[in-house]
Amino acid sequence: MPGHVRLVSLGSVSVGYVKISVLSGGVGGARFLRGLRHHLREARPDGVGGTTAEITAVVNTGDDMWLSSLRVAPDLDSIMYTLAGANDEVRGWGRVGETERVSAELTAYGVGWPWFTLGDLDLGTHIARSHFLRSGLTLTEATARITARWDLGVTLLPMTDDEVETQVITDEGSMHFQEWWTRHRAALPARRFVQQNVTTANPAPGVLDAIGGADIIVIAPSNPVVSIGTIVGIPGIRAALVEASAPIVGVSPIIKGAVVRGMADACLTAIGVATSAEAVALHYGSRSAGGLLDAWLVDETDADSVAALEPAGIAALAVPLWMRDVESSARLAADTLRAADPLWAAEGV
Ligand code: FO1
Repeated sequence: MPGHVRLVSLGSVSVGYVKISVLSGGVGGARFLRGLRHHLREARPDGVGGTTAEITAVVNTGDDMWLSSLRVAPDLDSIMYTLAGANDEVRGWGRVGETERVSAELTAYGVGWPWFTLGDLDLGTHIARSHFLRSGLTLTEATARITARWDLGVTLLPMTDDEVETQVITDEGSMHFQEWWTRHRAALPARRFVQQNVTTANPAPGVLDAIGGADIIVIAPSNPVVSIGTIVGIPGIRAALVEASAPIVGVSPIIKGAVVRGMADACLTAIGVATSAEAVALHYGSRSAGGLLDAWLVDETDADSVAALEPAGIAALAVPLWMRDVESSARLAADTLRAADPLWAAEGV
């Protein structure tokens, strides 16, 4: 594992802080980040040997779109609301205590998508973001302005400042990912996913540094195709990951052959990958074979895949993966850090 040399030096030399970078989509990534922040704030306030940790999330923006002339960024917003404690924990997206008065008016005027609800509080975010973008700020700058309102404890970086929206190609024609996902509930078989203009997109400022300068890199339990796949598809990001000195640990978004939330299974099927913790690990590939993973966390119910992944050069670990609350998410985060570097073995979490 290329990261070992650096991590040993990390162990022997007390460093100012340890940089942890997390590739993340929406809901699963948001819960993981909340657990990681909790673990580092609560269980390791002094980090390791006097170090503290700096968390950076590199976030998928392929789900983004212009709707009613507003820029909507679902994964950035899911993470922001969750870390701010303002998210609707039940619905899995949007704001807690949301109302939909403006949305009803927009529908009455035939503006926007009746199947895609923009809540009143959520509209505040989209109006603020659109204001900053129309004022000439980049998505990175707009995200910094918006997230500054809350003490998130995590830096959110869009994967790119370019618009690389995911289009879903189906037999009934192609459509924006959000229409496929929210109007059709991913029930139309997807033939392909295409990120528009991805070949000319650039990683957002800070993204390559967040990868190259990380001490630990985590692939969050997000949709491997349209979230993680989209991030890694931005020119330069995959190469930065493969060359990074940090170990890369992934967390399976699949438990016992089923998705934890959402419809990642429909996405995996579309690219010919089985819906299993083992198949997703092999899809990401082992670092030693030019892929992304040094280690892979599977749920205890998938412990049999640990031996199966050994020959592929992926060190798998079977731990509880369900993130039911902040404490269970924190334990998963502790297990993830331990898989990256025994130095970060959890104490009392
Ligand atoms: N998901 C739905 O199933 N129905 C909606 O009406 C809906 C609206 C919505 C508005 C803003 C936003 O940021 C997210 C929204 N989502 C909705 C969730 C969204 O489709 C997902 O969070 C991701 O894009 C999928 O990972």
